[in-house]
Amino acid sequence: MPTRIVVDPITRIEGHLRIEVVLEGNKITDALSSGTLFRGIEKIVENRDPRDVWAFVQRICGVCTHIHAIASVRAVEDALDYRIPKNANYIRNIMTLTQFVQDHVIHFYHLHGFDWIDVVSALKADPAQTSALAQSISGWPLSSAGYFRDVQTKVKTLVESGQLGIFANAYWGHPAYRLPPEANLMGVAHYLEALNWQKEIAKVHAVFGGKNPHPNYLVGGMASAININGNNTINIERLNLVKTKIEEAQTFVDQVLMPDILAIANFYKKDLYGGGVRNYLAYGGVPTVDVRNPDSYLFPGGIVLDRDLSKVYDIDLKDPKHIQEFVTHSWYRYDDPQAGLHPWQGRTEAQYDGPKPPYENLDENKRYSWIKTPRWQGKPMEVGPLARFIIGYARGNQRMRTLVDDALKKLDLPLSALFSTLGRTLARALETKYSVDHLAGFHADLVANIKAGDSAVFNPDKWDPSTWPATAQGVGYCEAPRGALAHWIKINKGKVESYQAVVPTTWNASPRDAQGQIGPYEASLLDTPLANPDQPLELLRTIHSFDPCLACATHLLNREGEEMLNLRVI
Ligand code: NFE
Ligand code: MG
Repeated sequence: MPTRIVVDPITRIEGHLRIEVVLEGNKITDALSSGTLFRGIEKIVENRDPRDVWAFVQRICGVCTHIHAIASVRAVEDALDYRIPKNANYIRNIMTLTQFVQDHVIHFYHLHGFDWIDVVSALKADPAQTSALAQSISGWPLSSAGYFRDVQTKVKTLVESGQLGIFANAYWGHPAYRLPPEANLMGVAHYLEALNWQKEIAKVHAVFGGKNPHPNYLVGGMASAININGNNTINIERLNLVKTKIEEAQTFVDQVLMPDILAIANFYKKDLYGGGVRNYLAYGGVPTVDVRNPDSYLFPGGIVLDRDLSKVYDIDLKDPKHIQEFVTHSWYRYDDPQAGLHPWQGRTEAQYDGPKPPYENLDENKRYSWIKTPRWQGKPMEVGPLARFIIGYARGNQRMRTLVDDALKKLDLPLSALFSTLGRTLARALETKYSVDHLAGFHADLVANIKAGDSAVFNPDKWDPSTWPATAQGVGYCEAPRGALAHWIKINKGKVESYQAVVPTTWNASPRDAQGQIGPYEASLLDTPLANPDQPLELLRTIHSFDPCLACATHLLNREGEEMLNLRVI
C-alpha cells in the first residue's frame, strides 16, 4: 500500500518549499515539488525607468545577491546595444566569482553539510584522532587535538543545555549517516570556521558595490569610480584589500573545502541515487572579453540531452521555440492553459485554486505550485554547477575536465557517478575551486588595465533615454550560483513595458508541464531508498543538493495575488 510523505517546509533553504512523495516499500515512486510562497517583483518594475530596474529585481534574493542586478543591467544593455568598459566587465566577473565562492561554501557547510555530517556523533570523537585525520588530508593550521577538543566542548555544552540551537531539528543518529565520529567532528569545526570566513570574502562586494548583500550596479558599466590615488574611490589600498581577500579565499578552498568534500564523498560513494531528469542546461557566463563573445566565457553554455556528452546543443534565448514557461500545473492564468509562452510574451497573473488550511495533499493532476514550469524545446532541464560542469566537460573545457577527472580518480568513481546527488554536491565544490582559481587572474587584469591608464568604468553614450529607439527588447543572462539565470525586458518610450525573470530554481523546482513531464527536483527523488520513512534524510539530501532558493523561484505577484495572501490568513 503506497503511503504519502509530506515535508513542509523543507528547511535550510531560502524560502518555502513543500515536497510530497509517494512511497512504496522503502522507495520513492512519485514526487511533487511545490513553491508555497509568492512575492512581487516582475509587476512592480512595469512602467519604471529601465535604468532603475536592477535595484528592484536584485531584491528577489539576498543569497544569490548581485546576480539579478547583473541579469537586469545586461537585459537593458542588450536591448539598447549598450557597450560597457573593460574595467566594468572585470569588476562584474570578480563580483560573480566572489559570489560563487561565498555562496557555495555557505551551501556546503551551512545549508547542506548536516545532511552528511552528524553533529551528535561528533561528540564521541577522539580529538587526537581527529587531529591526525585532519593533518593527513590538509595543511590547514587549525588542526591540533586541543583545537578539536575545544570545538567538541563547545558543542557538548550546547547539547547538554538542551538547546541545540542551530543544530536542532535534524535526524542525528540516522542510519544513512556514514562518517566516523572523527570526520564528523572535523566537519563541525569547519562549519563554525566557514561561518566566520564567509563574511570576509563578502568584503570584495563591499569594495566594488558599496555593500553586501545587494551591491550597487549601473546600466552601462559599474558604479565603482576608479582613481588609484583617490580617497573615496577604488584606489590601490582597496585593490590590495581585494587581493588579500582573494588569497584568503583561495587558501580556505584549497585547504578546507576541497579536502573535506573528497574525504566526505569517499564515505558516501556507494550512495549514488538522485540523478534526476538527464538533461542539462547552462546559458554560459563570466565573459573574459565581452558578453557578446560566448567563446570567451569561463563557463561554456549549451544543452546536454539524455546524459549524452558526445553532443552539445546551442541555446537561443530569443527564439520563442527554445525557452517557454508553462503554467498548466502552476497557480497562474494563461488564455490557453496548455500553452508555453516565451518570456517576451510571458504573463504574470495569479489563478489560485490550491489547498486551503488545514492543508490537504497536493494533486498532481491540478495546479500545485507558485513556480512556473520552464522548458527548453519542451524538455525539462537541470541547471546549476553539475549542469555547468557536464556542459563544460562535453565542450572540452580542459580545466573543468581535469578537475572532474582528478576528483573521480581519487574517489575511484566513473564519470557516470556525476549523475547523482553526490555528483551534484561534488560538482559544486569543483566549481568553487574553478571560480577561486580565476579570481586572482581577473584582479590582475583589472590592476594591469588601470596601470595602463584606463580608469573608465562607465560608458555615458546611451545613458540619455532620448538617444533610445521608441521600442526595444533585450535579454540579460548569466550563470548564478544555482544555475542559468535570465531576465527578458521590453522597453516602450523609455519605460519598462514588460519584464520576466526565469531563475535557476524555477528550472529545477518546476512542477509538471502540459505534457505531464516531471521537473528536476521531482525526477531526482524517484527510486530513492529511505532507510527510515519517518526521517526522510535521503530526500532532504537530494533536494538540498540543488541548493533550493524558493525566494528566487517564486518572485511573481500581482494585485490578485495579494488578495490570495489574505485568503491564507483567514
Ligand atoms: Ni535566491 Fe538565485 C541563484 C537566482 S535562484 S538564489 O543562484 O537567480 O535559483
Ligand atoms: Mg518569472
